[in-house]
Amino acid sequence: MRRTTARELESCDDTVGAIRQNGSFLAFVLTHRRPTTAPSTPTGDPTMKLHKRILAATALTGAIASMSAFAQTKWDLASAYPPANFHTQNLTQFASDVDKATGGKLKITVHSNASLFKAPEIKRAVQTGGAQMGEILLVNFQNEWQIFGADGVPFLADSYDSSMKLYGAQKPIMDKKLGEQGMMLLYAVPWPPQGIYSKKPLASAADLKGSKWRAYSPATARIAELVGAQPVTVQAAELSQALATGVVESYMSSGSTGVDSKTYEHIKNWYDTQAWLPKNGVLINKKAFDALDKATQDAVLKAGRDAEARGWEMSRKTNTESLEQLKKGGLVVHQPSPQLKADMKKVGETLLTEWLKNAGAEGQALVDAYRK
Ligand code: PCA
Repeated sequence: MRRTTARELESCDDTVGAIRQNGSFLAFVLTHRRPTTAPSTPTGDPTMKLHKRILAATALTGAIASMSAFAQTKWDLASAYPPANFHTQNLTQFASDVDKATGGKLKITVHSNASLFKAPEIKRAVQTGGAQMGEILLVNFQNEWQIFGADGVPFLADSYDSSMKLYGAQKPIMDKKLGEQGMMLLYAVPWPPQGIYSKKPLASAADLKGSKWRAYSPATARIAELVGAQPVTVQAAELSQALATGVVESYMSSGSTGVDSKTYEHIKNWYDTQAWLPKNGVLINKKAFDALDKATQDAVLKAGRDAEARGWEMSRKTNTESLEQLKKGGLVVHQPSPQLKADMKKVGETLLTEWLKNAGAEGQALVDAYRK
């Protein structure tokens, strides 16, 4: 005979729990069984008894079936990037993994392209329960807490390996901070390395003077100031429109966002500065997580770990593929000149100094842990 697995026992417990919780509903079903037409005789009519038993069993099965349907939980996941973007594809795969692992008990709907909340609103939405889950660009929240911006400091961590190391140092303090805010960081995945898109060819940073520069974070706005460009904050979901209307002539980002926004239709130069790899963090509202049964929680955590490992791989792959797509679209991928490189390094040093000043002891401890 096959042994009952721990998991089956647990799901059995769940059903019993659901019946207990919904005891009044069950009592209603059992007491409102359809009355039989003929009253039973004191000696008892065996046919009638059987009939009654069948009715009772049917009612019970019905009650259990409706209770397990009742036990299904639906979550919304707010994301700010288009469906074809690798982060979004990863989220979609995550939601499907959770669906499979829980037998449909937890259904997560991914709302891409800022359709549920705009990028800067997603963190607050998850915190207040407007969405049970959300994906945020961590560096967007640097003004709230400097540590969120550590992966946006130019040249502090400028490769996948160093980015992973920085994440290792950032993770415990981010977990603590987000925990205090009633959230959990399920996983984080970096965007590919950031380069400079520019309408005008760039021999040095001085060629960016006066250029209409798209910023997506406090640090990218600060870079504009340092190089003498005119910053305008535009989130990814509105970038292609901003490019089409001429509001943007230059910006720093990955090849991935260049492809998503079809930047090559408006800008023909990209300088591969590999300056930093900002991460998207996937957040969960802690109350919503705590309301799940243990097996479902474990399924979410496991799917999250898988999504993180898969996401870092997808990012690397996208890095190569998106540059190919940009070239096909007519954009030229340049190696930055020594002067442009030196200028950007200098900008990076200024940003690091400012960041360390604002981040205080916590920031220094993070950098020390990262560099160890
Ligand atoms: N793409 C996002 C953030 C970093 C990136 O590569 C953007 O440009 O908004």
